[in-house]
Amino acid sequence: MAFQMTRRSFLQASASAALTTALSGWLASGAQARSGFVRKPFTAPGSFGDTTTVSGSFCEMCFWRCQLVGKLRDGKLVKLEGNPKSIDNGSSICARGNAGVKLLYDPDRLKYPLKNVGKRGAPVWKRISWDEALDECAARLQGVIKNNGPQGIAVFPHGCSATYPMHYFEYVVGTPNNSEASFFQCRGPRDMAYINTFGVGADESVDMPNAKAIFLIGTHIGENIHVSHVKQYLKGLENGAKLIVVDPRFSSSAAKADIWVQIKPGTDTAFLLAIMNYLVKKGAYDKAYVQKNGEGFDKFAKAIAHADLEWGAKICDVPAAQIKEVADLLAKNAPHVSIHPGRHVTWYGTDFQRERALACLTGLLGAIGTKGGFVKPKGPKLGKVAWPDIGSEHAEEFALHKMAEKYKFSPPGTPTQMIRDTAISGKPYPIKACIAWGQNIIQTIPGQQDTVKMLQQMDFVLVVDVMPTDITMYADILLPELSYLERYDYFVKTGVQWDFNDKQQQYIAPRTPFVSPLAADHQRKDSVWITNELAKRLGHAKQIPAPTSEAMLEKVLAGANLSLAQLKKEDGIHLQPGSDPYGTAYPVKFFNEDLAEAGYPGAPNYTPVPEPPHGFARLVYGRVPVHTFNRSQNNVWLNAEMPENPIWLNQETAQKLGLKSGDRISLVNQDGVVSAATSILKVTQGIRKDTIFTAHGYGTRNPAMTNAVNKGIDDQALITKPSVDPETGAHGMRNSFVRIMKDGKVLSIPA
Ligand SMILES: Nc1nc2c(c(=O)[nH]1)N[C@H]1C(S)=C(S)[C@@H](COP(=O)(O)OP(=O)(O)OC[C@H]3O[C@@H](n4cnc5c(=O)[nH]c(N)nc54)[C@H](O)[C@@H]3O)O[C@H]1N2
Ligand SMILES: Nc1nc2c(c(=O)[nH]1)N[C@H]1C(S)=C(S)[C@@H](COP(=O)(O)OP(=O)(O)OC[C@H]3O[C@@H](n4cnc5c(=O)[nH]c(N)nc54)[C@H](O)[C@@H]3O)O[C@H]1N2
Ligand code: SF4
Ligand SMILES: [Mo]
Repeated sequence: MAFQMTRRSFLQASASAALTTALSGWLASGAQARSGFVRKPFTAPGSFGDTTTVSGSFCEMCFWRCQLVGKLRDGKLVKLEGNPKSIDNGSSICARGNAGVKLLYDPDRLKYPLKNVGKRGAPVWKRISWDEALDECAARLQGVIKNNGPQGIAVFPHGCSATYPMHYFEYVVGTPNNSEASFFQCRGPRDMAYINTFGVGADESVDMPNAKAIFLIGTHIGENIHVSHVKQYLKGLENGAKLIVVDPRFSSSAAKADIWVQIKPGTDTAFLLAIMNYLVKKGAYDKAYVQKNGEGFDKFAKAIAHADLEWGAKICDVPAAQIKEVADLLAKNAPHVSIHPGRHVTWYGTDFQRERALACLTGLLGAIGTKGGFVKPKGPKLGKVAWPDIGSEHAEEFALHKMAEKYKFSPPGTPTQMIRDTAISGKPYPIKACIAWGQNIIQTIPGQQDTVKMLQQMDFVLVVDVMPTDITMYADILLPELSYLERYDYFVKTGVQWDFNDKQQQYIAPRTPFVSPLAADHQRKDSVWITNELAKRLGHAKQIPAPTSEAMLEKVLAGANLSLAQLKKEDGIHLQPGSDPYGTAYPVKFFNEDLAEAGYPGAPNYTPVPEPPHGFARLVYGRVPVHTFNRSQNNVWLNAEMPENPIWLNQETAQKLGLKSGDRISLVNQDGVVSAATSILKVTQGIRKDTIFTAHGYGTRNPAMTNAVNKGIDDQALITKPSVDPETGAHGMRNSFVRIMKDGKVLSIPA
């Protein structure tokens, strides 16, 4: 169970976190006001005077995992706050973190194991027992393994609780076909590009608090909210950092920028090449760093020599003088510049190259291991609880990208597009079972019709989730997991002090339940229990590494000489000394011979992306502060904040079309796909004429999400033309184009 905090320890920790409470106000209001979303104030549930404070958990409303305390009254959770002892988020959490209370008590949550006695996509649910459910899952998975081999199973995991089943299916059962959204629809190309430039992954390893200039390409911090990262960014701005934002839209970051580059979408790599070529030609780069740590610099300089300012200006549709201004500002402040690697980078199917360019620019400026630069502090070490490796050799042999000799710089797992194509075509082998565990593949993966096709041809579909999101409608068996507030997780959140000017510290924070599983239902289980029960039925009882999630957590903590008992004494967060993060110089492969040998460009390279057809605008998307994709849409607090996703349209375009803010519209794409629901128009000067923007994650079609169903437009339904990044196999999602539909009439976007 969660750890009860003494009043004294709570107050002591709160005092030291005074600074961070200011941030929560900014997060709650400023970010949204700037991006144009009007918010109503929260109605807080009563007073918190007579509550007990518990610690020992972290948030799962998004994947950043801020450390929490909970306020309990009569065993009921009434409020969540940041753990004041945290050296990461401190006492701040965002609106979504706050609303975790309403996920816990959402009456629409999955409660019992369910069997679909209707059709996939149009389910009719029958309540069954756990034994029945698990027996059926095991029998049907066994059937697929017998007929098709373990490679006949595809796994789509995401989040803390999905790692354990994912490893089971790969290492023990032996399927290579797992595709994590965090790689193939999120940050895969970023991490692979940095690994193939610096030898280490990118993460978000920029020291923004100490930067003299911060450079954001599309990264819309303030709408994209990860609390400690927002704090780093704000601290940098407070300390006087110049801010350069490259975005076709007036984002909340653009609103704070010294230079806002309203770039033509899809041309960022050309922009970066023009900057780098200018710096090289002018000799305004860190020659000492490049000489000492650079590889293939001459080849690189030659390869980008064509990219002069005018060339870039023409492609990117921005003034040449602005590219020069950005380059000069970066050079002037080097090496104390944060070239942000981005996070969601799967944009156009040309993304590995853009990320390579970002890494090379960082190297050119010598902004590695320096104050304000690319810095990777060391985190603490934990123990491991692993499944034995008895199946991964089989998995290796059946890895699709290796069989096809394609995507040689792919992140771990198998590219989603290959799994889907293989499942639909049956070639080179059949894929007949699908497991979606914490991933809503209907709304997460572009090319929705193909995802449905893939699911329809399966012999068996298993979904494990907490809410009835769209993917659950396609399950044959649907299993309810305990929410993050009711369970132990073996995944332990670790990290370091967010501001390197402060004392260097590392932290270790486990997840323990804040409340008991809700008594009325008592039918939900955690992922360790579910996976172990499946493993027993599939003949792997002997391989189970730990009987319960609590036991696993103890083993993981033991690796750091810790225990739950010890963590209880430490209010849920163990702190230990860290080391000076500065001074590590990474090599920079300006020209990468391995890439060249594999047939890819050895130096960062710009490839044009498809243009909008006549009468269409490009559809782009992003985050809003109060939602996480689709997972938060049914949450009563968050739904009340922003029930629909405004569709951003350029003011001049709107005038020509006779449209105004608040108009109710649909979108129709280049393949004639019409959005299933409507949303409201937001007319603004803050977006280019060739671009339409909206927030991702809206428009769920599952009637079991009673607050969210059919509210807003699902961007994914309109992204019918996914592209695939040639180096990594990750998806590109911004090559689909739309027109507006009002009162049944389709309106062409003027050129
Ligand atoms: N068009 C478009 N596509 C995108 C993006 C975009 O911006 N636009 N963003 C991409 C990015 S960056 C990412 S990271 C992915 C995110 O993709 P997903 O992770 O698929 O997105 P979520 O909406 O968070 O859905 C996750 C699922 O996990 C369930 N869930 C939540 N908590 C738990 C839990 O504790 N246990 C279990 N078993 N299930 C749980 C939710 O109910 C939901 O069904 O989407 C990618 N796809
Ligand atoms: N509130 C909230 N915060 C979140 C999340 C959430 O769901 N909700 N999800 C988290 C996750 S998993 C991730 S990966 C991150 C993602 O956060 P980011 O990495 O910041 O997201 P992106 O989707 O890459 O960026 C969207 C921005 O890119 C701009 N853009 C579109 N096309 C282009 C282009 O061609 N060039 C340029 N330069 N800009 C372009 C859009 O206008 C928008 O402002 O956010 C995280 N934070
Ligand atoms: S950023 Fe918000 S939603 Fe994400 S983990 Fe932190 S509090 Fe939770
Ligand atoms: Mo992501």
